[in-house]
Amino acid sequence: MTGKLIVVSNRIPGKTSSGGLVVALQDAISSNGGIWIGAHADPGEPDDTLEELGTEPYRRLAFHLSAEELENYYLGFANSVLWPLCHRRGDLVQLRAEYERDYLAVNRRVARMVAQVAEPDDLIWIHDYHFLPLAEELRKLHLSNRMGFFLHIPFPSLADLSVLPDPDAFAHWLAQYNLLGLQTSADVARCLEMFRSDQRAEFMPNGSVKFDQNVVAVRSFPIGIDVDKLIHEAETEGPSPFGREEPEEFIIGVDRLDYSKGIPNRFRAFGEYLDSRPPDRRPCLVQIAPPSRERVKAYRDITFELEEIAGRLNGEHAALDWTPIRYIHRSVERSRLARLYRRARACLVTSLADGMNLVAKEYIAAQDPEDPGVLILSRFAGAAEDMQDALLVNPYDTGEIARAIAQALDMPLAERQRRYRGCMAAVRDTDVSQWSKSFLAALRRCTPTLVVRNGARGSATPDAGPDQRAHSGDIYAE
Ligand code: GDG
Repeated sequence: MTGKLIVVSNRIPGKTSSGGLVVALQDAISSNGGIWIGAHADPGEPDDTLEELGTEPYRRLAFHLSAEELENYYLGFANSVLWPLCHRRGDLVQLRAEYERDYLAVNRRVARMVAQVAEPDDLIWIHDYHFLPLAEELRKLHLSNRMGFFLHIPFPSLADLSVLPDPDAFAHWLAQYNLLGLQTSADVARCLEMFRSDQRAEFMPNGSVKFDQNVVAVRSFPIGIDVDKLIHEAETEGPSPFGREEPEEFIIGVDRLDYSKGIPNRFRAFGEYLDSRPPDRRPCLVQIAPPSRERVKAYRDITFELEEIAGRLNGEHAALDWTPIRYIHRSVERSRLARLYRRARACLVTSLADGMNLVAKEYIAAQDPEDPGVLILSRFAGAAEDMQDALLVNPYDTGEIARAIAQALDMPLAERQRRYRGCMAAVRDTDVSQWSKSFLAALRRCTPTLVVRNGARGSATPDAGPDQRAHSGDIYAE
């Protein structure tokens, strides 16, 4: 009899959440009385109490973060140190002792709360960079459960890691898990490079890494979307998502407003395309960019930069009956988004670094197979590893993006269909339910860590890690 599944993520799903990750995990978590633990939306007392948010279809338990913890753990260490570091923006990293102090303190506190509800056979699945040290803290509390970690964002290179005050801690934190899930094989290669350069790590014959007596398996599980649901939303008839102002021909971009998404270069590239377009062509770029992490300066800076570029380009190119860039700095409902994707002639994903990029997969799934649009995709998004039939671009090269826009808008139907079929096969292969199933199956095959109360510990049979031959899988919540 296997125990329940305990999922830990910074954001806890709402009662009616229908994000891909939530839907994918619902079955696994609802069977055997599973639990989802995450931070409460409102700040509160930083004690060890978990608040019950609901029991249907599974228990949701929330911990409160104090205003100071929110500042130092969430906006600070997670989003002003780890996020820029993993997205190759060492220049934006803000090192402050209180950030690291509260990051570790929150992980210690969350570990105590997880320990209150965990039983020996439970599987514990921890998500993302907010909780890198959580397994270490749980092991200190003598939990020997199988623990898996999934990193949604790119795995940093050794050079990126050297920005951290204590770069060795990163490998140590990750080595306390039994299974480490990453988005792509390039991420796995960077992770293994980190372990290879660490004298504490030893490679097992099956490719797992033995570190301080614990054994961790590292594999890629490329996350995906709920494909059938997206298709259904995109095919649902309804009024034009634009109301009366539907542009004749448009390209779409959808991103949280984040500097990693390369939106300024996308706008500049669209400007270059406009300079060279045939005079009878009047496409629009519809950019949906809901605000994100606005209390972090780097995010406020990018907001101003985009407003400036969009204003300038519209000033240069607009006509009384044509606005080239429609920049929407707020969230759009899910159902409208799917119908927008379907009507767009092309989608621009120009991330400078991106773990996967679900927008790329959503756009493809939303297309009409008889008359599909074209995905222009950064080669630095994880999605590019499997979606080689997209028009792949270097997001730093605005001229190349501008040429890709022209190519996409002029592409013959047969080529659009061929590229769509190739991309759609990759989207189907990584459906989010397949992703969660394969991660959990791999985690179940891991040998639990043997925790000895005097502090020494190790896996009972260190070379019995999960099957290393399989390579597939995936996950995510908005
Ligand atoms: C992280 C990693 C990885 C966006 N605007 C609206 C809206 N969205 C939805 C999209 C998509 C999701 O948000 C964004 O997902 P991405 O994958 O593109 O990017 P991140 O938010 O950075 O996610 C990323 C992901 O985790 C999963 O592992 O792929 O690399 O950075 O679903 O549709 N949804 C609605 N309105 C909006 O205005 N409803």
